[in-house]
Amino acid sequence: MTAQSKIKVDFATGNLSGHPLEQSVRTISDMKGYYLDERARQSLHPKQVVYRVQIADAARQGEEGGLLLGTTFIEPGLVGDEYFMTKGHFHRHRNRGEYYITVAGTGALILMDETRRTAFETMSPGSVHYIPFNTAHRVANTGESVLAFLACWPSDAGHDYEVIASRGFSGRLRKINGVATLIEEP
Ligand code: M6P
Ligand code: ZN
Repeated sequence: MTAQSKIKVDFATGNLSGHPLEQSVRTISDMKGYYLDERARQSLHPKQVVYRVQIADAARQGEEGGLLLGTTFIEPGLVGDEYFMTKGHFHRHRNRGEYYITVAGTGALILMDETRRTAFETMSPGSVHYIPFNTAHRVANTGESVLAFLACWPSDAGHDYEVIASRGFSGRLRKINGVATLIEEP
């Protein structure tokens, strides 16, 4: 007996299609507090899309032993000299890892361990990034086109946004003289 998978990935764009598929959007107004230059953020249209996330079979969230698959699309853009980026999170269950696989565009995966040591890996089509457990992760679009990446993570990992929302990462990825540079926060 053969069964047809209900979800498909378009490897040119990263777009998922089929069902069940959950989609969410983060706009400039959703990113309040995440950027250094709050005036620059306010000068942009509040409804400007920063990134979109598609999750296949999102109902599996919370299920022990399962896996989730999603695609994130980050628009190109800057808030002051900081790139459009995801909020970033630790996993609620700290001992859960994740894979990110770049499909289109160029960017940077910013990783911060629990001692607040921050580093980044450059992302380009085909690059595979393993996010170890106990590590906060955020992606910035450092290019001129949409950055799309697939993500696969344990269904019961959960998202902990608290630490990042209140203290941020210890370094910010900023465009300095045209180059993506991780600047440590004072
Ligand atoms: C990836 C996964 C998702 C995450 C999304 C956006 O697709 O890691 O779990 O929700 O990126 O990142 P964030 O939740 O930090 O905004
Ligand atoms: Zn994650």
